[in-house]
Amino acid sequence: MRRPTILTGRRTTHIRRSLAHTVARRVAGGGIMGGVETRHRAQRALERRPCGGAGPAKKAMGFAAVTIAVVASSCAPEDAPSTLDPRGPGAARIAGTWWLMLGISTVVFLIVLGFMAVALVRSRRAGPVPQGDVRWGEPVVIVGGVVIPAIILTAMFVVSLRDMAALSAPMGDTTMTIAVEGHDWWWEATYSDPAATTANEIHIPVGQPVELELTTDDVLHSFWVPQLQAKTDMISGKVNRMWIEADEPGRFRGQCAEYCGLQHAKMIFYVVAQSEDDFEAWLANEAEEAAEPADPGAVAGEEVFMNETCAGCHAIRGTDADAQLGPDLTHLAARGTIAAGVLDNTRADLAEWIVDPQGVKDGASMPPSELSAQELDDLLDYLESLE
Ligand code: HEC
Ligand SMILES: [Cu+2]
Repeated sequence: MRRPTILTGRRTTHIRRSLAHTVARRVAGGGIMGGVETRHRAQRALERRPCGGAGPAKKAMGFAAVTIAVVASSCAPEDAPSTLDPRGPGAARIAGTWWLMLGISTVVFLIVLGFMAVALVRSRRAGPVPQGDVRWGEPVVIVGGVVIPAIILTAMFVVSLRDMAALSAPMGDTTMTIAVEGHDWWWEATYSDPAATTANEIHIPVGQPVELELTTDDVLHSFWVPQLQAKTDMISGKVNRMWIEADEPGRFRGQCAEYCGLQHAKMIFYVVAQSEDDFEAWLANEAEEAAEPADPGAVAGEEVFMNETCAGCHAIRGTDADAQLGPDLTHLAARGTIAAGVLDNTRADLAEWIVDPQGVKDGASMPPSELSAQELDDLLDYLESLE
């Protein structure tokens, strides 16, 4: 009689160990997440590994744990949003369902593993395999393989339907509506009362469901703020309605979630949830026309803006610039980031963007500008005055 050789004794340990080594080496060598920092951390972790007395299996487990920890800790940018860190009722519901599904699958997984362990142990102990039918074989297969899965899947289906209905519930009680339009590769947000247009930063009052009218100017995009709500597609010629609500003030990162071309990954935005008063103040300011520039640099900068290509694509309300091809810049200086979350809204980053937008976001619909140092300086003065 042949005994099963896998998963037992020294051989298994060896396999597990070399696997852990391979993974650790991948990470140490750069791997998917790359980066010198990752590599160094992985190497340090490997050098520090506790060896004294631990058996090979234990060491292998150690490697695996370190590897997972290194990979997990090095992938996340600072404000990487997690659906498991919900900050609004919509996302909280999604997270609840996620945990429920994880719990059920864990229980099922452990039970199946248990059966497998019993089978392995028994096959090692037993003599020759008995021929003939096993009396209880069929009922076990029918109950364990059909009835129980059918019950679990049906229950989960019902739970999901309930959640989907709640997430897209009629928005009778929303307090306001914001129209959001996707563009390759930025977001335009329009408020109606009072009227205001801005880009890539959507402010909402905290604790109130806000209705969104989502559409696109070009290709498909998908509006997703993981900590607040489910994704909603933005479809050309169609307005999809959705609501978002934040439980607490904060700045929540959103991301286009439907591949839309070269710079899809650089199509970021932020939802800024504010207290009612702060929000009202923000919106009142956004609704105003741009202030007349006061200092001489900014006055000259406005000239540059109007005479260069800029005014052919951008609007600055209150001036002659009223083109709609690029983001509305009326209150550019009030935003935290530029170029759809890719750069900080600092003087240096603004300069980088204006001089060489293609270097920042290859393929973006903004051409590079050839400005003298003086022109650029004045232009920056002007743009920074657009509070
Ligand atoms: C052909 C049209 C076009 C011209 C000309 C143009 N832009 Fe743009 N601009 C865009 C588009 C489109 C974007 C959005 C790009 C993106 O984020 O993918 C943009 C983005 C910007 C932004 C970032 C706005 C934000 O909130 O993210 C600034 C600032 C800006 N442009 C300033 C200028 C200035 C200054 C000039 C003139 C020197 C200029 N643009 C010329 C189309 C144009
Ligand atoms: Cu997109």
